[in-house]
Amino acid sequence: MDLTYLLSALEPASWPELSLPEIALAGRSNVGKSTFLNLLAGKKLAKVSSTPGKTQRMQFFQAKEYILVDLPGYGYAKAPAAAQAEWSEAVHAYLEKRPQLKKLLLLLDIRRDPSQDDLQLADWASKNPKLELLPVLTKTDLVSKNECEKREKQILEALSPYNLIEIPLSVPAPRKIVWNRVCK
Ligand SMILES: Nc1nc2c(ncn2[C@@H]2O[C@H](COP(=O)(O)OP(=O)(O)OP(=O)(O)O)[C@@H](O)[C@H]2O)c(=O)[nH]1
Ligand SMILES: [Mg+2]
Repeated sequence: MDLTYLLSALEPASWPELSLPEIALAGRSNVGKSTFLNLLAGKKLAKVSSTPGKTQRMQFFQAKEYILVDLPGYGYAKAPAAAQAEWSEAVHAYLEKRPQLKKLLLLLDIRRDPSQDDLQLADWASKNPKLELLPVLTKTDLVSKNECEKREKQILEALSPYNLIEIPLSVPAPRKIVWNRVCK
Protein backbone atom coordinates (compact mmCIF):
# COMPACT_ATOMS: atom_id res chain seq x y z
CA MET A 1 0.00 0.00 0.00
CA ASP A 2 1.47 3.37 -1.02
CA LEU A 3 1.39 5.38 2.21
CA THR A 4 3.20 8.59 3.07
CA TYR A 5 3.46 10.41 6.37
CA LEU A 6 1.36 13.56 6.38
CA LEU A 7 1.45 15.12 9.86
CA SER A 8 0.96 14.48 13.54
CA ALA A 9 -1.46 16.52 15.60
CA LEU A 10 -3.68 16.68 18.63
CA GLU A 11 -5.82 19.80 18.33
CA PRO A 12 -8.54 19.90 15.65
CA ALA A 13 -7.01 23.06 14.16
CA SER A 14 -3.99 20.99 13.13
CA TRP A 15 -5.84 18.10 11.51
CA PRO A 16 -5.34 17.86 7.74
CA GLU A 17 -7.73 19.88 5.64
CA LEU A 18 -8.27 17.23 3.00
CA SER A 19 -11.67 15.83 2.23
CA LEU A 20 -10.45 12.25 1.69
CA PRO A 21 -12.20 9.53 3.74
CA GLU A 22 -10.30 8.54 6.87
CA ILE A 23 -9.66 5.12 8.42
CA ALA A 24 -8.57 5.24 12.05
CA LEU A 25 -6.66 2.61 14.03
CA ALA A 26 -7.80 2.46 17.64
CA GLY A 27 -7.07 0.21 20.60
CA ARG A 28 -5.25 -0.15 23.87
CA SER A 29 -1.78 1.14 24.21
CA ASN A 30 0.75 -1.48 23.06
CA VAL A 31 -1.84 -3.58 21.18
CA GLY A 32 0.07 -3.15 17.90
CA LYS A 33 -1.59 -0.25 16.03
CA SER A 34 1.63 1.28 14.73
CA THR A 35 3.00 -2.17 13.85
CA PHE A 36 -0.17 -2.90 11.86
CA LEU A 37 0.09 0.42 10.03
CA ASN A 38 3.68 -0.39 9.10
CA LEU A 39 2.54 -3.77 7.87
CA LEU A 40 -0.03 -2.14 5.61
CA ALA A 41 2.56 0.35 4.40
CA GLY A 42 5.12 -2.39 3.78
CA LYS A 43 7.74 -0.18 5.46
CA LYS A 44 8.52 1.44 8.78
CA LEU A 45 6.50 4.64 8.84
CA ALA A 46 5.04 4.74 12.36
CA LYS A 47 7.17 4.43 15.49
CA VAL A 48 6.82 1.11 17.30
CA SER A 49 7.89 0.51 20.88
CA SER A 50 7.69 -2.20 23.50
CA THR A 51 6.94 0.60 25.99
CA PRO A 52 3.21 1.39 26.02
CA GLY A 53 2.21 4.98 25.27
CA LYS A 54 4.58 5.40 22.31
CA THR A 55 2.15 7.14 19.96
CA GLN A 56 1.26 10.34 21.76
CA ARG A 57 -0.32 12.28 18.95
CA MET A 58 -2.61 11.37 16.09
CA GLN A 59 -0.45 10.43 13.13
CA PHE A 60 -1.99 11.02 9.70
CA PHE A 61 -0.76 9.04 6.70
CA GLN A 62 -1.96 9.54 3.17
CA ALA A 63 -2.78 6.88 0.61
CA LYS A 64 -4.12 7.60 -2.85
CA GLU A 65 -7.79 7.63 -1.97
CA TYR A 66 -7.90 7.87 1.80
CA ILE A 67 -6.05 8.81 4.95
CA LEU A 68 -5.00 6.36 7.68
CA VAL A 69 -4.89 7.72 11.22
CA ASP A 70 -2.78 6.05 13.91
CA LEU A 71 -4.43 7.07 17.19
CA PRO A 72 -2.70 7.24 20.59
CA GLY A 73 -3.65 4.13 22.57
CA TYR A 74 -5.85 4.12 25.63
CA GLY A 75 -5.66 2.25 28.92
CA TYR A 76 -2.04 2.96 29.76
CA ALA A 77 -2.27 3.62 33.46
CA LYS A 78 1.36 4.65 33.90
CA ALA A 79 1.21 7.65 31.58
CA PRO A 80 1.14 10.96 33.44
CA ALA A 81 -2.47 11.92 34.17
CA ALA A 82 -2.20 15.27 32.38
CA ALA A 83 -0.85 13.64 29.22
CA GLN A 84 -3.56 10.96 29.33
CA ALA A 85 -6.25 13.59 29.66
CA GLU A 86 -4.84 15.50 26.71
CA TRP A 87 -4.72 12.45 24.39
CA SER A 88 -8.06 11.21 25.49
CA GLU A 89 -9.69 14.59 24.90
CA ALA A 90 -8.10 14.83 21.46
CA VAL A 91 -9.12 11.30 20.47
CA HIS A 92 -12.68 11.88 21.66
CA ALA A 93 -12.85 15.12 19.70
CA TYR A 94 -11.54 13.31 16.62
CA LEU A 95 -14.02 10.44 16.90
CA GLU A 96 -16.95 12.74 17.55
CA LYS A 97 -16.24 15.61 15.20
CA ARG A 98 -14.54 14.27 12.14
CA PRO A 99 -16.99 13.84 9.24
CA GLN A 100 -14.24 12.29 7.10
CA LEU A 101 -13.95 9.34 9.50
CA LYS A 102 -15.58 6.38 7.72
CA LYS A 103 -13.97 3.25 9.17
CA LEU A 104 -12.66 2.43 12.60
CA LEU A 105 -10.27 -0.49 12.93
CA LEU A 106 -10.43 -1.75 16.51
CA LEU A 107 -7.22 -3.61 17.30
CA LEU A 108 -7.43 -6.28 19.96
CA ASP A 109 -4.72 -8.46 21.48
CA ILE A 110 -5.79 -12.08 20.89
CA ARG A 111 -4.63 -13.00 24.41
CA ARG A 112 -6.85 -10.55 26.27
CA ASP A 113 -10.55 -10.08 26.68
CA PRO A 114 -11.77 -6.75 25.28
CA SER A 115 -11.43 -4.09 27.97
CA GLN A 116 -14.18 -1.75 29.12
CA ASP A 117 -12.60 0.92 26.93
CA ASP A 118 -12.65 -1.41 23.89
CA LEU A 119 -16.31 -2.25 24.48
CA GLN A 120 -17.22 1.37 25.05
CA LEU A 121 -15.59 2.32 21.77
CA ALA A 122 -17.33 -0.53 19.92
CA ASP A 123 -20.65 0.53 21.44
CA TRP A 124 -20.11 4.14 20.46
CA ALA A 125 -19.12 3.14 16.90
CA SER A 126 -22.13 0.85 16.51
CA LYS A 127 -24.43 3.81 17.19
CA ASN A 128 -22.94 5.83 14.37
CA PRO A 129 -24.57 4.52 11.18
CA LYS A 130 -22.00 6.25 8.98
CA LEU A 131 -19.06 4.49 10.58
CA GLU A 132 -17.91 0.93 9.87
CA LEU A 133 -16.28 -0.96 12.73
CA LEU A 134 -13.74 -3.64 11.85
CA PRO A 135 -11.94 -5.80 14.42
CA VAL A 136 -8.29 -6.68 13.87
CA LEU A 137 -6.75 -9.30 16.14
CA THR A 138 -3.04 -8.88 16.89
CA LYS A 139 -0.26 -10.94 18.50
CA THR A 140 -1.67 -14.21 17.23
CA ASP A 141 1.88 -15.51 16.86
CA LEU A 142 2.10 -15.59 20.65
CA VAL A 143 -0.58 -18.27 21.03
CA SER A 144 -1.03 -21.76 19.57
CA LYS A 145 -3.35 -22.31 16.62
CA ASN A 146 -5.97 -23.91 18.89
CA GLU A 147 -5.76 -21.10 21.39
CA CYS A 148 -5.94 -18.57 18.58
CA GLU A 149 -9.17 -20.04 17.23
CA LYS A 150 -10.67 -20.33 20.72
CA ARG A 151 -9.76 -16.78 21.66
CA GLU A 152 -10.97 -15.45 18.32
CA LYS A 153 -14.42 -16.92 18.95
CA GLN A 154 -14.51 -15.54 22.49
CA ILE A 155 -13.48 -12.06 21.40
CA LEU A 156 -15.96 -11.93 18.54
CA GLU A 157 -18.63 -13.22 20.92
CA ALA A 158 -17.86 -10.37 23.32
CA LEU A 159 -18.18 -7.94 20.41
CA SER A 160 -21.30 -9.54 18.95
CA PRO A 161 -23.72 -6.89 20.28
CA TYR A 162 -21.98 -4.35 18.08
CA ASN A 163 -22.26 -4.13 14.31
CA LEU A 164 -18.97 -5.49 13.14
CA ILE A 165 -18.12 -5.52 9.47
CA GLU A 166 -16.55 -8.79 8.45
CA ILE A 167 -14.34 -8.66 5.43
CA PRO A 168 -12.30 -11.46 3.93
CA LEU A 169 -8.55 -11.40 4.35
CA SER A 170 -7.23 -9.38 1.48
CA VAL A 171 -3.88 -8.08 2.61
CA PRO A 172 -0.82 -10.34 2.46
CA ALA A 173 -0.46 -10.44 6.24
CA PRO A 174 2.27 -12.43 7.93
CA ARG A 175 1.19 -14.95 10.52
CA LYS A 176 1.65 -12.56 13.37
CA ILE A 177 -1.12 -10.21 12.35
CA VAL A 178 -4.67 -11.30 11.78
CA TRP A 179 -6.81 -9.14 9.57
CA ASN A 180 -10.24 -9.94 10.89
CA ARG A 181 -10.96 -13.50 11.92
CA VAL A 182 -8.18 -15.54 10.40
CA CYS A 183 -6.04 -17.83 12.55
CA LYS A 184 -3.29 -19.55 10.65
N1 LIG B 1 4.73 -10.81 18.74
C1 LIG B 1 4.06 -9.76 18.30
N2 LIG B 1 4.41 -8.53 18.73
C2 LIG B 1 3.70 -7.48 18.26
C3 LIG B 1 2.63 -7.60 17.34
N3 LIG B 1 2.14 -6.36 17.10
C4 LIG B 1 2.88 -5.52 17.84
N4 LIG B 1 3.82 -6.18 18.53
C5 LIG B 1 4.79 -5.60 19.50
O1 LIG B 1 4.05 -4.93 20.52
C6 LIG B 1 4.73 -3.74 20.95
C7 LIG B 1 3.79 -2.54 20.77
O2 LIG B 1 3.55 -2.35 19.39
P1 LIG B 1 3.09 -0.92 18.82
O3 LIG B 1 2.78 -1.13 17.36
O4 LIG B 1 4.06 0.15 19.16
O5 LIG B 1 1.73 -0.69 19.66
P2 LIG B 1 0.73 0.55 19.64
O6 LIG B 1 -0.65 0.00 19.71
O7 LIG B 1 1.03 1.44 18.48
O8 LIG B 1 1.09 1.27 21.03
P3 LIG B 1 0.88 2.82 21.48
O9 LIG B 1 1.52 3.67 20.43
O10 LIG B 1 1.54 2.86 22.80
O11 LIG B 1 -0.59 3.04 21.57
C8 LIG B 1 5.99 -3.67 20.11
O12 LIG B 1 7.05 -4.24 20.86
C9 LIG B 1 5.68 -4.51 18.87
O13 LIG B 1 6.83 -5.09 18.27
C10 LIG B 1 2.28 -8.91 16.90
O14 LIG B 1 1.35 -9.13 16.12
N5 LIG B 1 3.04 -9.94 17.42
MG1 LIG C 1 1.58 3.40 18.40
